[in-house]
Amino acid sequence: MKIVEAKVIVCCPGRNFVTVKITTEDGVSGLGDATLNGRELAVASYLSEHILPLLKGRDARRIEDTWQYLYKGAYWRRGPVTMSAIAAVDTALWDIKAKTANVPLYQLLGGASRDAVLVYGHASGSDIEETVKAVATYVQLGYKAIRAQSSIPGLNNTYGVGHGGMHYEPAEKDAPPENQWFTEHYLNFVPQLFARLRKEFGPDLQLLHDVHHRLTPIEAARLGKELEPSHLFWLEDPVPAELQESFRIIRQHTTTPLAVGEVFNSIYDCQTLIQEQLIDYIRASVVHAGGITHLRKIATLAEIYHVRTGSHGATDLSPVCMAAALHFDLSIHNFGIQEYMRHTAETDAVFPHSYTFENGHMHPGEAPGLGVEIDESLAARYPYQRAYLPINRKLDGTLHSW
Ligand code: GCO
Ligand code: MG
Repeated sequence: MKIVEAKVIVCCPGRNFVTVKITTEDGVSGLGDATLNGRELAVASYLSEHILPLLKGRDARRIEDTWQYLYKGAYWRRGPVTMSAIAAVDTALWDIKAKTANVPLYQLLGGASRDAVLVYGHASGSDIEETVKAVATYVQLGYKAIRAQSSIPGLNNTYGVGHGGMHYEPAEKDAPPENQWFTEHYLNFVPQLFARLRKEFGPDLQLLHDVHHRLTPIEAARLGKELEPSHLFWLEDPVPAELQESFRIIRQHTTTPLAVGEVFNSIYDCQTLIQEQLIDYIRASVVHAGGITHLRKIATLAEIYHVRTGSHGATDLSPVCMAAALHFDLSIHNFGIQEYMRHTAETDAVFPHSYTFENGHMHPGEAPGLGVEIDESLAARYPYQRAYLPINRKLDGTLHSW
């Protein structure tokens, strides 16, 4: 089953997406997401200049071999650009394989391990009471797990807080927006927010929080400890995770469950974290961690060490990635939770899909393959627009992690 065409489609229906489409000699085509927020064209060019010309004539059925060919063949291994590009090809080939077998992808991955996939939504507000209202809205929508972020008093803007409506989009045109940071304000505020949320919603609602890589290990340890009475589902990205060993310090001090991994792109980024049981959830995604093929290897390593998955699913990952994540989540044994930020109506129209949300859970649907398509003529009406993620500065102007 030879590949006859492989192309990359860049579009911006509200935000930028990079999509790979591979077609075989018998007319079956598959899709893969290659979106790397803020650096989209680096991946698009890696694909069109270096990878796609190699695919013509290859056997679409040889997924593992193609993965190794692109990974080992680059010589310069790993990194978000390379791994997102490989991920997109890998995902498209799985889509083709499942469509050819006329089954939804999860059937090829071992079949369903559960009836549906638990997801968490994003609630945010400009203060504690507004955040309580936002969480209540998600409860009414049926969510069983909700991430809560709030503006921090004394700072002009805060990560994860939407500006009206339910769609959060931090990227901005022309130049990176600048956020403010002051650790002490944050550390004093967050335990109050979660104590209030627990009081309002009782013990059963799953509550999550994203620190977005901003603390040192001992600061994160303090936060985890103070949040213990609020029983979080997880505390996400407490510190920048380039130094995996830093989680040893956090772990020694708190029983708050820890999640990390949205910026990881290979199993080597989380090897220590998993093998030393320093985290509870690995958040690597299909698009940024080498596709279905590589993410399955990460999940298998994690399973041995009682670490569960919690794939990144922000709106800067396209519906193609969302569909792939749901097939993966439904099939693996050690699934934990899936992040779900709903895409805008414009994005959903460009990427019609069979996945559904009901009662706090999602299902990838029964359409053959991933169950997601791209409307290419509609996509062409939304050309790429350069956009940057924010940067973050301390009150004295020092650059901090965003
Ligand atoms: C999350 C993430 C996102 C990222 C975004 C960057 O947990 O959903 O932290 O909000 O900031 O994906 O592009
Ligand atoms: Mg995050």
